[in-house]
Amino acid sequence: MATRLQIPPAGTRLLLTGNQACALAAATFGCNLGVGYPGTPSSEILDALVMIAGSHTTQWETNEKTAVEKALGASMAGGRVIVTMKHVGVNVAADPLLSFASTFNSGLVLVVGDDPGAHSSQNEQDTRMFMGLFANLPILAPSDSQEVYDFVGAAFEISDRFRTPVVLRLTTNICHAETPVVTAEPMVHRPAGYVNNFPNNVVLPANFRKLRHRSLHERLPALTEYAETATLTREDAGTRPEFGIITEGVSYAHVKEVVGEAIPILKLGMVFPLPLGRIARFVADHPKTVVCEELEPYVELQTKAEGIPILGGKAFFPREGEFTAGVVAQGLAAAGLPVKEPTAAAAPVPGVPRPPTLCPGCPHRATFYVLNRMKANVFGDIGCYTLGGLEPLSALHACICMGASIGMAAGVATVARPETPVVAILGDSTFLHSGITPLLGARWNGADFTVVILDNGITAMTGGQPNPGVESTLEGASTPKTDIEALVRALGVEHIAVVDGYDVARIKEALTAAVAHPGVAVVISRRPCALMPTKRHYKVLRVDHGKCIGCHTCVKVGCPAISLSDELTDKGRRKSYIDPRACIGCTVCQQVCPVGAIVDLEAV
Ligand SMILES: Cc1ncc(C[n+]2csc(CCOP(=O)(O)OP(=O)(O)O)c2C)c(N)n1
Ligand code: SF4
Ligand code: SF4
Repeated sequence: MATRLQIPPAGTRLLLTGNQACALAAATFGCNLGVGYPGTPSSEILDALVMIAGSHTTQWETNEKTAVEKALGASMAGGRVIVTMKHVGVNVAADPLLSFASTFNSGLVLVVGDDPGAHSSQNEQDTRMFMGLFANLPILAPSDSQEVYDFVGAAFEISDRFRTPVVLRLTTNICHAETPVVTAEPMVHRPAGYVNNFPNNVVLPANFRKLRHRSLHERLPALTEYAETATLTREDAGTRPEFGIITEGVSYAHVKEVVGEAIPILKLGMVFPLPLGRIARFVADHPKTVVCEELEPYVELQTKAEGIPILGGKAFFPREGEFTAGVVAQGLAAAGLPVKEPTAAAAPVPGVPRPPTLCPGCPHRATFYVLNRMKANVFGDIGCYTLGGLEPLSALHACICMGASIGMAAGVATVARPETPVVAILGDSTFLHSGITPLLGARWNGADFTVVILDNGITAMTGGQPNPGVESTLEGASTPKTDIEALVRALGVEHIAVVDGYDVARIKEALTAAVAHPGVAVVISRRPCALMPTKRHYKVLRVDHGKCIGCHTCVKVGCPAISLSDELTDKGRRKSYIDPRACIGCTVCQQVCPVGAIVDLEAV
């Protein structure tokens, strides 16, 4: 483990991303445990927390549900704990979270990274709706790294004062943008220790009906009173008092960009419960007020339901996608508010089109190549391997959420088995996250299909975090890794094959046997991710143009290192070319070339 960074003294000025600010705040405000499951945009919080010296423990858990359950225990023991996840992780953790919400425990901050624009997610669900209106949990919504830092401290205080979990709702821009932070006085929190409390911590129906559900609702008026006066929400004065804007989160930064000091702004820091009294007074003072918020009309609907006369919200702003200063300027102008043109710097810089693809030497490639050739119906999952659905591999035909692959394949195989093979495919991290129980059910119910576990020894898609299939923890302690093959066998699967992810012939042989096997069969395709721990260099390959017949079979493996050269065959077809700077020598293209035209770089 690298040297850990000391918590800086109060008053230190730093430039931090929201994720780094969150980690530093957790360490500064006495967090005893940081736990979570990786997911963009929040993965780097625990990656940063583990680098900071302090008395906290930092751990990745197998999934968001187990992370929250560990956090509940830490909270019951009187500890301070942050539990991190992306927005869809909240769905996985919802069961323990929603019941725990009705107990009275403190010190628990749930940090959720929402992803407006679905940059790296399967949906854009809005945590304010789920954790606020549905779960009744207080939510803080920071607008920059300083607020992330300060709001973590405030969240611990609210959690302790009202004895409730508190949600810190971040979004992609807040997580990843660097803005200045001035640090606070570091503190140490000593857990009070665990004490049995049957009526509070056992949500038996009798306890829940008598005490817990009512307490959950009784806590709300006190929280609302707090929200009405808390300095987390503030007002910016403006020179045009007839207008007003109610906003929160990253939208505040965009609003400031396009209205400057002209229009008064009510910037909400606590978004559940909403300070509706304060909102009503603001609107009374500024009769032409609009609500500017990303994603759902969360503030707008509650404001309208209270009968507060705003001009509108989603009538002017889109309900989907990430806001930019341009989008905000357009919406405000449509509502009739005076706006400045966003500065050039605020306009998004057009990116170079670069379709996502598996890396050169990715150990998933050969398996998808074979599945494509087998015309398999592939029920996929979430990870780098989801890219196996894109051309030219085109061998993944359904993908809904983490862990769904096995269940979907089982459902299809049960109801209407297609002519060609039914295959579920998922990575090691996903299998350990939520693939074990569906495999157990499928085997038990006698389903007949094939499962492929792509074991690259890491959680690659989110940046290479360790998982229980890896020999070291997030803190760098060595630990026995989970034997995936033994685990699959323990679930009752009898037909198991382990293959090298680079061995095309062996993968084909194992998949053919697995598909022919009646019942659930599992193929584990194993080879480390090509980027972990650093790019692995085997022998770099080249195309021998004397032998290449321009059939483009190698192109069909979809490696970004392979392109077409200027050199033509007799029939005018372009011969292939391998970029030696990108190739890592996995040999998959060499194995599929029908004429042996792919050779070692040094070979003549
Ligand atoms: C519920 C949920 N949690 C977290 C994520 C973020 N995420 C996307 S893929 C993935 C795991 C990928 O690891 P693995 O299955 O091993 O595949 P690899 O990327 O290594 O190929 C994670 C954590 C998510 N999409 N959904
Ligand atoms: S990061 Fe690893 S697993 Fe992901 S595409 Fe690249 S080589 Fe494959
Ligand atoms: S050997 Fe072939 S498939 Fe593997 S990285 Fe090099 S060019 Fe790509």
